[in-house]
Amino acid sequence: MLGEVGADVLELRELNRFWNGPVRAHGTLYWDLLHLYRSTLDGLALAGPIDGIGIDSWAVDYGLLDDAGRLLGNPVHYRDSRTDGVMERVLSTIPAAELYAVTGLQQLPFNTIYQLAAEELPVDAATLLMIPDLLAYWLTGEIGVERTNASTTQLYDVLARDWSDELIARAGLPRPVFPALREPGEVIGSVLPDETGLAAGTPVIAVGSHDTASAVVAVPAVGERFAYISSGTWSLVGLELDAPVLTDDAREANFTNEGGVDGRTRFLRNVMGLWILQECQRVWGADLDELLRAGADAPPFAVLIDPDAPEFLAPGNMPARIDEQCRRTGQEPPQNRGAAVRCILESLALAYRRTLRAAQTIADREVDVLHVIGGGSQNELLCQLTADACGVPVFAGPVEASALGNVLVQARALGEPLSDLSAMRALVRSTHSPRRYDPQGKPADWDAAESRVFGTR
Ligand code: LRH
Repeated sequence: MLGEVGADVLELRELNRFWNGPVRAHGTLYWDLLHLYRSTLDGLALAGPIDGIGIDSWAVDYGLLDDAGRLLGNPVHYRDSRTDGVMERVLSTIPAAELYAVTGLQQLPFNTIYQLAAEELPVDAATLLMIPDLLAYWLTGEIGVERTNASTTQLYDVLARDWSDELIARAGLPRPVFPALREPGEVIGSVLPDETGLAAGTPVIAVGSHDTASAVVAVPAVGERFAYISSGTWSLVGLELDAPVLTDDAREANFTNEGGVDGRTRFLRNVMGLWILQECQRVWGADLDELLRAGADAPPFAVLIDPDAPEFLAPGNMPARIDEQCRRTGQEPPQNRGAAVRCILESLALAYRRTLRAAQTIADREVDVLHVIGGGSQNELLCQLTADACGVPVFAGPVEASALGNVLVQARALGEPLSDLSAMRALVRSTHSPRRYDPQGKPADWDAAESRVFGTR
């Protein structure tokens, strides 16, 4: 994405959009990282002269370098089954409450700590880099880990705002493998011309390198009384807070306290998100718009699932897994694709409602509006169902929130007068006005649906 930021200007132009997904080879699910890097260079080559480069990506995954800086093995995808049962094993040595007190992180089986426990760390592993840090290293030769992404590893001390030496030791990992942390806004280095084929010297700037951290920067909210859903493959549902909430309630409700830009806390839960629909679409080989039209026409509240059930995490035959969960919970499986789409979207909306209510109670922060940002904000049916289920107005957009948050943080680092997050959000608001969805339908229908899926509250 090429971004332009100025007084009253915030624009993006797509330079290169390319496939990125899991590749299974000899039983392991990988990312195709060299394809990602190559395609990134192809995009950068189209940019013309630029003032800076910022990189953000999904969280938790990493590459290991040896002491000569060579990548040791292709990074494994967090949906790979190597972590099956590992979280339980680690928690038998580091109790969940102790882990939460330090990291404030949601228990997800693929957190970096569990991935590292699932593999035998190669003896020659000298440096761990998160995915954006690895790409930045290839561009600049500079080593470091950006803080918002480090906060997703479950090896990061959320109060000290640094790696947790204690947890690294208890996990049996060598401390020197974890490089110094960088703040969003710091200059990482400049592009190495010979290596990349790009013009020399362009600064590479640390941004909220966790895509969700960058997306939250671009929530077009006013003030504090807002919630957000960063909606894509995952739905990250939560609040922005000044400090982490590390209470038993937060831990039991499995809320995370991820690091945000400008020291904020992203207090949120990972809800399984549009991944379930994406996998259905892949299996069916169907067109998304047609599926969504069929979903809109299907009868409401016919079948409901718990989208966060572990069987939906790995890639595979999602329609069959939905049918299985329906049978297990005494429901007739969806009769056609439209009914399945309706089931997925209503079930997501229900999960959002539950998460949103819990977040407000646990963090003691009420909200008046819900901002839906990211690719999923284009899904009109889901936005309407979300407003209906949550009982608050939904403001949908911007679609490219991560890219906007990324360029905003770069622009400030380069001297643009965007003093704080509210100035950045004001610029997003004035240049990308969101679409409003007001709650419709009967709240009682959603109460009934909720007790069907989750039991009575
Ligand atoms: C969204 C995301 C999310 C993480 C997951 C691994 O892209 O970064 O915030 O939990 O991917």
